[in-house]
Amino acid sequence: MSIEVWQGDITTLDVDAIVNAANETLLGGGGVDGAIHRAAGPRLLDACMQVPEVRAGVRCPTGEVRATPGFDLPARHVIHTVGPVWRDGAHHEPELLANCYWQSLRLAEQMDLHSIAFPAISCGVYGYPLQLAARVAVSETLAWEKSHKVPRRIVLVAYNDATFKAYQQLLAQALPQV
Ligand code: AR6
Repeated sequence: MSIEVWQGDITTLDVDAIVNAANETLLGGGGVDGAIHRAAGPRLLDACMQVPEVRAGVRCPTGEVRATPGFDLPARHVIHTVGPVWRDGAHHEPELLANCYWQSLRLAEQMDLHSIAFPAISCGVYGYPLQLAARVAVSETLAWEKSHKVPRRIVLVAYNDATFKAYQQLLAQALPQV
């Protein structure tokens, strides 16, 4: 299995692409988005501003992805995606979150990238319950890995212990029982 779980700051990873849990404006924010913009330097914001708006103020609708260079990051590219804001689970949150993972992997494949790292999209400010979000992250990346060759290295980045534990447990359950 080539899904890795790693605990730490995603901005330090030397991978082809890190995924940013952005908002629809793509103009930066707090959390992992803020950390990525700080580490990538001001050229990242310039590149984000070049992304065309699909409607007023929206450069990346929820569940979609847009790519920019990584600039001062060790990662070569940033794939920006926008997770759903958690309401009650009955407003397409699971499908939208699944799209974030799947579309990021699809874009990485189209760009022929070999390694990609994901933060726990929507698990901070956007309030998605951790266990439910971790399930989506693990099931989408496992499903991708089973049916695709590229990217061959997928890293699920946990910033805190609870996220690390949730990913580890779900991946262990997904292993064939002997
Ligand atoms: N490396 C890895 N993971 C991190 C890092 C880091 N440096 N920093 C935080 N996390 P959040 P969201 C984890 O709030 O919920 C922004 O303002 C964090 O612990 O960054 O999708 C955007 O502009 C959590 O598990 O993203 C949007 O407005 C996870 O990253 C909004 O927040 C995601 O938390 C998006 O909210």
